[in-house]
Amino acid sequence: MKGSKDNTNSGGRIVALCGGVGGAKLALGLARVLGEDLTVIVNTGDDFEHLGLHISPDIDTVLYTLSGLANRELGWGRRDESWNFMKVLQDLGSETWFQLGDRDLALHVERTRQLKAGNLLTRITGAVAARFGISAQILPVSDDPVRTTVIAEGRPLPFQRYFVEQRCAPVVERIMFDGVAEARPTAQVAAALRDPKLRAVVICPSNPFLSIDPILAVPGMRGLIEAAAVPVIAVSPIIAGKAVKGPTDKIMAELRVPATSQAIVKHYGGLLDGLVVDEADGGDAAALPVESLVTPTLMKTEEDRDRVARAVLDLAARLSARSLAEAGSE
Ligand code: FO1
Repeated sequence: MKGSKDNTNSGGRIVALCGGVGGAKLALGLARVLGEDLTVIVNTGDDFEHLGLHISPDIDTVLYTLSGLANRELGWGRRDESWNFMKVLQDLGSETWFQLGDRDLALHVERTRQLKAGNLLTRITGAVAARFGISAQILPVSDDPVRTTVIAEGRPLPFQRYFVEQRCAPVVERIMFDGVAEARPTAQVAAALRDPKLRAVVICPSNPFLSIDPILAVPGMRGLIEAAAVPVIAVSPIIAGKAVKGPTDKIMAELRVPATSQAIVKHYGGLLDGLVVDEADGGDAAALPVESLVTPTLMKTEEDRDRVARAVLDLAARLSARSLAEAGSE
């Protein structure tokens, strides 16, 4: 965080960077606390073409989670789902490795139709968020295509093939974001990070390698975050050396990155001003090179989500007040 802004006002915008399931839980907590003062910038690297449809899993996880439509058990797709489409697809001998519920399917069909008509993902996402009654702003990081590819055992695997079809079994050697060099943050993303009312950037406890890195790798994103001159706070996706859900700890082991709070801070390369860690990792919080806050970070209930969201906002406010005081004393 360079310099400082007057962030003592209780209002003000929060921008959260978010990927899949774990991140969406914190985004929900922040949305319940902040309402329309929240902007969620979502990873698009998991997007892919399947059965002729454009699927945007991380965007849909955020849309379903913030609208209360999410299937809590699965962590993706909708609750109250039916699977007739998949049954007939099976009868037709088509691809069934990627499950598409009947209600979920309508969103993929409509998104694909609108993209083919020339509408941008940002506008389509905003229209769906409004129809789902979501007051937070939900923004794909870019309208340019970025596709996460996992290099595993010498072979390039498209992300969903790795994550769903191969169930994250292959040993990861490298993670690439195809197209990212040519991608740019959208005008809406840039505007949110330049909002004079911006008071903090939050990195949700999504997988740093698979969900947050493809957001930060979009040229210009780091610059926008650093120029915002507000606290950047992350919630660690690791609790006591293990990921809450998903392949984060497996990938860290395969990439030879220790599953510790220090490694998370180091991974974000100087971007962080603060880290929220679980009580299980409270021991090494004091040794971190950034400000930390220790609180139970496992988000099972609504209260958990709200508590972690408030912890993030408290840490941001504390850092802002301190940098204001330092600026005042200069
Ligand atoms: N994940 C699975 O493990 N199996 C699936 O069949 C599956 C289907 C699916 C359909 C729509 C959607 O938005 C997400 C879906 N996911 C599925 C989850 C998805 O692969 C992950 O949410 C992200 O790509 C990683 O965060």
